[in-house]
Amino acid sequence: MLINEILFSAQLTNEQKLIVTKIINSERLNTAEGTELFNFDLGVLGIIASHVNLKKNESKVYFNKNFHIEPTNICIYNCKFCSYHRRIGEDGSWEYPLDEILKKVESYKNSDVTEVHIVGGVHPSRDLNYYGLMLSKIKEILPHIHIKAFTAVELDYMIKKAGLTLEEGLIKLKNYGLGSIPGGGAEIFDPEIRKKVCHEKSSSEQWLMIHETAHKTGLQSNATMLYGHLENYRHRIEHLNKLRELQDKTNGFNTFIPLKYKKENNSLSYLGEVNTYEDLKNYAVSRIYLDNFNHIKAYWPMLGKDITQIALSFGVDDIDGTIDDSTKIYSMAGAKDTRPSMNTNEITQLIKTSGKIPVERDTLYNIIQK
Ligand code: V47
Ligand code: SF4
Repeated sequence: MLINEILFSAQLTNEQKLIVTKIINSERLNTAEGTELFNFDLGVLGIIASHVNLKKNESKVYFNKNFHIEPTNICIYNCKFCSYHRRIGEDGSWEYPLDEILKKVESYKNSDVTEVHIVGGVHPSRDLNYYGLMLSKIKEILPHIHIKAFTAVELDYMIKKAGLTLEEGLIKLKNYGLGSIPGGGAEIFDPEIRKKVCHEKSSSEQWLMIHETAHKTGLQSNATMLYGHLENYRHRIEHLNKLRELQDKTNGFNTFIPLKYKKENNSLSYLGEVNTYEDLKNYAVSRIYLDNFNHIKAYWPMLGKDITQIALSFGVDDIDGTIDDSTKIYSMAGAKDTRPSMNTNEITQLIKTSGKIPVERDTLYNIIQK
């Protein structure tokens, strides 16, 4: 049976039928249509998102081999959803000296990892020169590694502190060895909700400007959205819409990663967490709405292995990496697995048992040939 026959036998309103027709004809949805997607039956959304994903990625599911470094959790900001940041000297704070960080890098010398992902808090005194030195020392040890580092919020602070323009700062970091930029710090772009959850840090406009400038200087990046807190469906679609507009302009985003708000040990705990039904809906809507993004990534240490596997039937085509000693952002906010790691065999099995084809990629989605 053809996809449109399956869809038209489902219980859809006339408005929903028009939306499905547009998607099947590869026509772009507007924000009202995008918001209406959240009212679709979940099974129908899964079929549509899988159809869109299949056209872009066939049955491939990507993963990479990476490790994480979190130089510090000391942060000048106090985002309401964050369980991770501490003040200098506070219980639970850390700031690893450079030689300790480099020792960890050394331990990957004989491995086949292709990426190191570096993010942390916005430390008041660590500046662009400090991080530049870190990047260049990492490159001395692992010359071929791709360094994906620093959220737009960290970049904003370190570049301003160095008295440089965005462009100058990004070019300087690129020359030190920066390969691309992760998607963090986007949170939710709506100004009212952003004011309530992270009023102190870089604004939505600054986040978008940093990514736009990075793309113009040849640095590709990822995009995220923190969902499941104070925002509603319209805020989510408006967030996706801003990303879609920037992608039209620069084509510099590699992937979109929805991040589910986790509730332990932070000031928004009273809100609780959205359930799996909402997670799957959110993946499917993101896949359908972001027609100019090639990839949608489920960050499995946040989602857990079981739900990650189900997400592959809701538009997801990437499950990130074999994350050793992973980010503590999620374990400190209540993710079940406190030291998440899957070896290549486990990752490929997880993908194969979903009827998909595992493909190892590098950070920029070049396929690693074995
Ligand atoms: O910006 C903080 C989020 C982000 C919580 O680019 C929380 O490949 C849920 O950006 N519940 C940082 N989320 C992590 C990040 C990331 C992760 C994986 C892959 C990539 C990539 C980027 O973590 C922050 C914020 O949105 N975060 N606290 C929390 N309680
Ligand atoms: Fe700092 Fe990032 Fe936590 Fe906000 S989310 S308080 S910027 S570490």
